[in-house]
Amino acid sequence: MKHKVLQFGRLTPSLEQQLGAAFDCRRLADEVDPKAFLAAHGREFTGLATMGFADAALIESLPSLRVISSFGVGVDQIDLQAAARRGIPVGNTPDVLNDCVADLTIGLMIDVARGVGAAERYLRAGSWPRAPFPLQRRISGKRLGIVGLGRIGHAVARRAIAFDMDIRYHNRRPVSDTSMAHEPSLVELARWCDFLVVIVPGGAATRHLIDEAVLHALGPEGFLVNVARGSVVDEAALVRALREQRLGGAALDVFEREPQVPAELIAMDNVVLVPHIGSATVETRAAMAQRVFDNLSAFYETGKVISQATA
Ligand code: NAP
Ligand code: 8YV
Repeated sequence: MKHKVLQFGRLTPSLEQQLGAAFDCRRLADEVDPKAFLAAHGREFTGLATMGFADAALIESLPSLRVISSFGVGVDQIDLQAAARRGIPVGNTPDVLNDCVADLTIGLMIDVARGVGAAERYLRAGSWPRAPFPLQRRISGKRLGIVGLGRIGHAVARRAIAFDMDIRYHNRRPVSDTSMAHEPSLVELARWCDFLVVIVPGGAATRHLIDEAVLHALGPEGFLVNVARGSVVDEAALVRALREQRLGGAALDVFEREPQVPAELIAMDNVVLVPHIGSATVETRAAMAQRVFDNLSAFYETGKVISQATA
């Protein structure tokens, strides 16, 4: 008898195929009336495979649920407390995506500081014959502040060291095994650094962590790079700071109301905008998909997932 697994959200085709072969897997999106389907059949499912979402209502609609396996490392859209109350482990996909997100972060830093995208638009617009593209800013040897020196933050730091950058970080607690300096004040870190990279978890605890005061401290020579969650940055304050030239530039992979992006940001030349692509490579998404599958398989075999998300 195959374990019954409910799929919430579109997963990768290969993962959906793998799930369908190993489990009795149903896609909630295939149901004409998902609410009615859950009311009639919710109690049949012991597993949930999700694209990063599982609120209390969904969890409660599955009274036999024993395991959740989520695609992605961020679990800010999963009600971990509701799962914990039921003793349901939430599997996620940490580590397999560190390098890709860190690679993109460095790319965003280079793009926003050197104006790579802006320079390409300048050339394609036929502007080069009239005048050289304006001078931009250097990355090598500059000061990098990392907000969230965790798995991905460490991968960013390893890359930045190759650019001879001076690195400090801000976490709630200092990291024990690092020579990098911990800055207990986020505002002071922003005041000190040239580039502020944000790579903390999303959710209520970090909502608008990057606020007016942090942006002011980063200042007109500073660059903000957000690869965490859109909720971590006060987007309205960011737009104001950029419009009033109180911030040097921003590179954003995540937004408060994805996939909506403020028109003002889209119109600005000193802003790099990409559509939440931090882990979006063939190799990394395959590794994430495998972890989603492996978390489920491991749980059904041993009662434990391979990588369990913690609040
Ligand atoms: P991680 O290893 O848990 O690192 C998170 C770091 O943030 C920890 O060092 C933690 O240290 C710090 N932190 C947490 N809350 C904080 C706060 N309020 N103030 C300051 N620092 C805080 O997580 P990860 O694997 O690096 O992933 C981090 C996040 O990146 C994910 O949760 C996800 O939202 C995002 N992400 C985005 C993409 C993308 O496509 N753009 C891809 C993957 C991940 P302390 O606990 O000591 O504070
Ligand atoms: C998304 C991410 O999971 O892992 C995370 O937390 O933000 C990304 O890897 C991916 O973009 C699928 O939505």
